[in-house]
Amino acid sequence: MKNRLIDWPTFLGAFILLLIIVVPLVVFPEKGTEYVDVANSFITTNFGVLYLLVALGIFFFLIYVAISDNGRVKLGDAGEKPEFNNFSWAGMLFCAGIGSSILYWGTIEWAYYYQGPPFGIEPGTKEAIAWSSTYGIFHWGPIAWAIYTLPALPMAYFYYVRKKPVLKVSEATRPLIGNKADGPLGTLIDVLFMFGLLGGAGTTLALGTPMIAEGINYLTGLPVNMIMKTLILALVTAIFAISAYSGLRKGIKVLSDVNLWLSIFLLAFVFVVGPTRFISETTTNSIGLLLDNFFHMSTWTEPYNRLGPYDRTGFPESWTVFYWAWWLVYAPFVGLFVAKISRGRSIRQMIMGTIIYGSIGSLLFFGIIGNYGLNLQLTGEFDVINVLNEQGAPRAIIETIGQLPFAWFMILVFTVLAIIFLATTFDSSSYILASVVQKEVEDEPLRWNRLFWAFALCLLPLTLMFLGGLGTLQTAAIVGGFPLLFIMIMLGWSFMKASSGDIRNSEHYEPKTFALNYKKIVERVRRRKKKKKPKQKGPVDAHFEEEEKDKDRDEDDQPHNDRE
Ligand code: NM2
Repeated sequence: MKNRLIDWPTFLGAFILLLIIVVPLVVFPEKGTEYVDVANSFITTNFGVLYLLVALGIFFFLIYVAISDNGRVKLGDAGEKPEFNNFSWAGMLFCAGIGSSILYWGTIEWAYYYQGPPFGIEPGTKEAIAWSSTYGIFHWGPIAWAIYTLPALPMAYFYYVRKKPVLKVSEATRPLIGNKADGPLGTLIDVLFMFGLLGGAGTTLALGTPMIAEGINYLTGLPVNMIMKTLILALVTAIFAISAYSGLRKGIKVLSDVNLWLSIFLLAFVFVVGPTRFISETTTNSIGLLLDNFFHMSTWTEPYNRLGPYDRTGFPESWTVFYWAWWLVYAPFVGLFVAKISRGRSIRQMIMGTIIYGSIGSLLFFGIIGNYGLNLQLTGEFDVINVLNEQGAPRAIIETIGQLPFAWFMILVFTVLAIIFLATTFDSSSYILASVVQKEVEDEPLRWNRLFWAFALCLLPLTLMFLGGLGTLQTAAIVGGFPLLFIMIMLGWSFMKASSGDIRNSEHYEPKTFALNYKKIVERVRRRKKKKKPKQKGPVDAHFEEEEKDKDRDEDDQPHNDRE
């Protein structure tokens, strides 16, 4: 029986925990919301600093791993070529880790910062404008992508190097917790991860569905109501269920490729037809501002404003901490997924690939579409902020896209893209949820299991959407994701412990770390020098000869009176 493969305690544990959270919210929506809100503000205000530190720590840790010996290890057998080419790999990575939220926030995030800037800056000023197009690329930038990559290290290492056919978060902590990985502690770790992911995905749906609904309303005139939102959810579920059902190599890859090409088309179109110079200048300027302030932004906690007669904006908790928490609940999932698609790459390639391709992808969306919107606002062509404040973000997003030439067609592209983006995040999520509740994953998780989680992912947000409690589920996910902060530290530690141990014990090991490698570098430089072409006289030689002569003459002219 294939069902023996299912790890029932984890399967049921995750499902029951979800019911324990959701049923009271359905029965006592008001009290439930209140409790969740209290827990949320307790965590983000008291532990906000912990999120900031862990996130920055993860970033440095990964850079260290990439340049150290641990990064040299190949995921798979020696001489093996990467399973997917770079383009498909980057595409799958981006499409799995990023859902329709990038279309949502990429288009509109600047407008929030414009009105509520960081660092005590006056809203709407020149400085606020500069930050408004910078903060988005920070919240979706290298630190965020580093959070995504960390869990991939132990998971890929155990799957491809130690060849354990288990795709589970608990399995990746085995070097630390030992056999407890098979007991309740292991189950708890997996269940917490699944719960976080279900909630994080709920946040994605809560944002994506109204935006797609507004798009359809613009295209067809149909009213935005519950029926429409339900139909959208049904459509998205159908697409990603089919994709998850047909598996990684067929469904998920094909959908990601379509997603990637459609994104490239949208971005290229806005860049060329929109204010190309403004977009290029503002994006470049933002990159500089970000690099200059990278540490300030990643550690800004607004501390004194709690004490003195200053206004507290709450910016760090409501944006940076919220974002890190949101990336965190998705991280083990993306890590598992990145691990699964990275066969044949080295750990270093996997780290650099995720951080660099990921950040560039985010930069393109925020830089092009976001700055297109900012330009509309600044030139007075279209008052995005007014629509945002009066009619909400989904409307403002669709109307921003509606300012482009061929508006109807572009909104069609945008809406279809949002649907596919949702589907590609969800097909890989259900694939991974299914993997986690299996004791072993030989090639792919069982089909019925993949389908089950595909529907479970949507069923709960759907129920809550009818009850109007989706917002609470999002907050609950962030709260429920709190333990992940510690699980992440365990994952990094496990990886180091296991891989460093294996490396040290290897008979072929020869340290090559940058610090220890100076001999090789000296040798390489020497070899290169030898290879140099014989020198010939060129256009600057006359100048140098002249200089030489001058020097000689000066030296001869100098009185030799040093001793006097
Ligand atoms: N993250 C990248 O909704 C989505 O696009 C999925 C969101 C964590 C902010 C992920």
